[in-house]
Amino acid sequence: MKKIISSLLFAGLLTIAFAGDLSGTVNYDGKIPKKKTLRMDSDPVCNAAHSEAVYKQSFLVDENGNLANVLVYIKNISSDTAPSEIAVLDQNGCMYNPRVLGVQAGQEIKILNSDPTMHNIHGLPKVNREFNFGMPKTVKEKSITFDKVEDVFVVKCDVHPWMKSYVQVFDHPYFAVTGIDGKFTINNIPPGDYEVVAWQEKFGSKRTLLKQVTVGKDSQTLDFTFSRPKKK
Ligand SMILES: [Cu+2]
Repeated sequence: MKKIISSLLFAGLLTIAFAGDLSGTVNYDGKIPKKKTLRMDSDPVCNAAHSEAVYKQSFLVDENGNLANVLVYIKNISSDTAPSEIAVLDQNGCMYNPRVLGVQAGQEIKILNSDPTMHNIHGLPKVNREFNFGMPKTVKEKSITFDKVEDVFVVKCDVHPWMKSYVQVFDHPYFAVTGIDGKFTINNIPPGDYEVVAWQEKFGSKRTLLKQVTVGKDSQTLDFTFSRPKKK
């Protein structure tokens, strides 16, 4: 028995020692669209939360073509690794933060209402159970979890139609969302050959990008480029 445990420990250490990181940039190849102002006139509280113009969040690209809020994840992997933290989905300034959220099955998600107004949070998963509840300004925090692995689905606010967030549930921790600079990093990946997917909400599930990569003990780089579909 002792022998088994020590060899398991050894195997575990080996995995950690040889885990690799995967990082890269996601960009957009094409004419960069003009930013569109987001109008929140239906709720004065939302308007008052912003001193500067707010732009639509569905396609956030900077002047160098770096694309934010792209969900990058390994497809052909599963893992018993427990979630390392509680995920947070904040309703702040009548916007969801983050816009795109990856979580693990069973991971606690804290839903915050940082606004002095009423939100209604309405998740539309198909595999997990749909949920729909109000969060008046006095309710600052609620918790939810998703038990099952599920492809990306929308979470929206029925009070403020511009509020949308996208959630995907994984059976592993090997996913990341690009920052405003288009960069992502996925840490501590066990060595192996993987398929890596990049998903962006405007391009949708039919136009995800997929690449192969071999991860070893060293860090790997993998970049993705989204482009407009060619006109027929
Ligand atoms: Cu709302």
